[in-house]
Amino acid sequence: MKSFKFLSLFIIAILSFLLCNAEDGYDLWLRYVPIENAQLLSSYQSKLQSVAVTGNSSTCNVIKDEIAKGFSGLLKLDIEVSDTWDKQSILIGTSATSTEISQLNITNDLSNEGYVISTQEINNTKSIVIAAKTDVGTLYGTFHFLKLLQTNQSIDNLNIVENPKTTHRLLNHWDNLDRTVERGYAGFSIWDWHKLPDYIDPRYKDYARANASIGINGSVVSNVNSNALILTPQYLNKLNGLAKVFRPYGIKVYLTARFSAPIEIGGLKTADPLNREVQQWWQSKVDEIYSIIPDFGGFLVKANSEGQPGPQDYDRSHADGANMLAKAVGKYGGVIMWRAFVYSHEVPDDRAKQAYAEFKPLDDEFMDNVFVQTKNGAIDFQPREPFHPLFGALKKTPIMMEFQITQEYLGCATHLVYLAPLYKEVLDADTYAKGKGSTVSKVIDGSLYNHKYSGMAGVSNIGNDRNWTGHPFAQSNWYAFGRLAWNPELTSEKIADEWLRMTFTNNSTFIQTVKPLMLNSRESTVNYMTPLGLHHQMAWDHHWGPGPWVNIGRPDWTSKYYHRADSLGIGFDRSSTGSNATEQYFPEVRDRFNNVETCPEEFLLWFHHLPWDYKMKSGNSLWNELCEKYYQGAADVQQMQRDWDSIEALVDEEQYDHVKQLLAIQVNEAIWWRNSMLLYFQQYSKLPIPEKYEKPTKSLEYYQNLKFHFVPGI
Ligand code: BDP
Repeated sequence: MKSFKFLSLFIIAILSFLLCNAEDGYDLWLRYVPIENAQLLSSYQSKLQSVAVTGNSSTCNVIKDEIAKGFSGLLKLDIEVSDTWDKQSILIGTSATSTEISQLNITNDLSNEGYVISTQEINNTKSIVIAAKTDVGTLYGTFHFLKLLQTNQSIDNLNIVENPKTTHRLLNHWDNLDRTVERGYAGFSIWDWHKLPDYIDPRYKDYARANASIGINGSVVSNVNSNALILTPQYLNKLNGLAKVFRPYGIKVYLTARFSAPIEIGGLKTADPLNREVQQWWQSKVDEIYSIIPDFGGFLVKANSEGQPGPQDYDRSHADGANMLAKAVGKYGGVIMWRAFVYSHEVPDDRAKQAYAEFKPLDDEFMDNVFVQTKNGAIDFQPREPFHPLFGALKKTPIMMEFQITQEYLGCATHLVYLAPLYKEVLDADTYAKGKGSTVSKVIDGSLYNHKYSGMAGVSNIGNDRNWTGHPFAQSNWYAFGRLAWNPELTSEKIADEWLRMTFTNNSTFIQTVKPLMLNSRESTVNYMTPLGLHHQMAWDHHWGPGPWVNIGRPDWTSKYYHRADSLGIGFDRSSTGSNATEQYFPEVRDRFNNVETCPEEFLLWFHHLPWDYKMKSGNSLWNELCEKYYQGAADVQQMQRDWDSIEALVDEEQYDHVKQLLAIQVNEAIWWRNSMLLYFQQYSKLPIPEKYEKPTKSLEYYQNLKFHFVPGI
């Protein structure tokens, strides 16, 4: 009996040990676990005995907390953080809060959010100085310093200078007030509007910490398909609850503005932007917002797009609408992000051309505090799109990049797809707007046309799932977005490296195995979904899984509109013999895309309709090349699975198992995509899938008849 009791206690002790150590992903990349390498740990410990954080703002308190948390977790050091410098190993502050820093003269060339991390001699004592012009700059520097420890870097002779390349680095939450998230795959909205502002969920603070750690400085908390209620006093007070939590972290809150709000909540008969009463309504609404939240960031607006109200309802232009709001927020330093995602099924022209046609002529008309916020490509966040022709074409108006972080078109939250390569492909693309080297990065960081404002927005993949993003690797896309918004020149490889080390382990076998897996994952996804420039082939409405047969509703929401497969061939002719969308690019790019010989093969069917036997560079026929891409994509996921299996011993069991199960889903879904697409196109090509490949065991009809209920994100 006694030994049974002892055994049970022993088992309980072991189980609780295991449970306490299991990781659920909540800590993201701010996972401050002890440095694994014992030698390095003791070297850090001996060099980092004490810290001074000068200044007493709420941001300085946040820095003190973060240092304490980081040091006790990473270095097992419970240090006292002092307010003034007295030979501590680290000195953190600004010229205003520390005379030592002011005497060092190291912050002069920094922007307001930039920072320096540098090893200095102060009064004959060597100290690491983290200095900035503002407290938020020092917070960013503090996170950077902790990252050096997390990623096991040397902390000797430091000389790091960082300035963000853009002024506005924002997450866009497509979150509804009822807590559903449009195109969200990680649970419900993290904003608990019902309990705000009285109950402050601890998640809000962790959200702000995570964002600040990657330099995100703004959050649009409401859906672009907006509800005017968010502008009512009740909700503005709730919003203030969030604003208070975010402020110390340098994060401003923004809202989406429903264009018809003056009618819906203001009792007016019109929302015409040239009507004086409407203008006054918006001005007093904005005054009210700023009286509650003095650092409110501004509005994001989806107007006259997919059924949303807008200025065109009154025969006014997008500029008229944007300027009315810009005027209202302008006196407070707010901005308007007016979305270029507009297209209409009543316009007979190619959907890919419509945003350019609408906005290019308005370039001279927008007020200074208006951004035109543009998706990376001209259709809609597809696995691969050529860059949007508006980049570089708008000269006077700052253009804000909009990337999608949530994986609406990339396997929702079950596919491991690292998106930095997608973002980078667009950022590095050369628009030739001012000759060679006029990259999209230079357009959006404001340097090409010398804009005061510059920025990047990412449609968030965050929900109330315990690990925030559903798929553990989807966290890397949030991370990568933030890092690239700060500096679009960073490489996908560097970002993946940092993220893996911080999120999982610095073990070199792990990094060498999983980094290439991440880096290749996007290309594999393109291959099993929409290779060679195909696009918009997803299932109807919920967009999960393949749907090349979708042929209902308005034409520009069907798959046929985009693939145009027939007995002669496949692809959308956007060259000068077709819709002439190529004409919207600068001549060098236009000519390259327009000519089938020079068009990159990855965009071939985006710009050209080609016969099934068209000869590809590989020597394959187009049909065989398509088969090859699809089979390659699906085979790659099986390889990802094997690679992940091989690192089992190196990572936390719960995290390992979570990813393993999702990869098994991804393998099945990659095969589902491959088979559906090839069987569907085969009806037109009438050509066999090459012998060397395993044949689909199910029929096209089987795939077409699959029905799914309650797919998340609608
Ligand atoms: C599409 C989404 C839709 C969004 C729209 C947008 O399917 O839910 O409202 O983009 O960006 O991709 O406004």
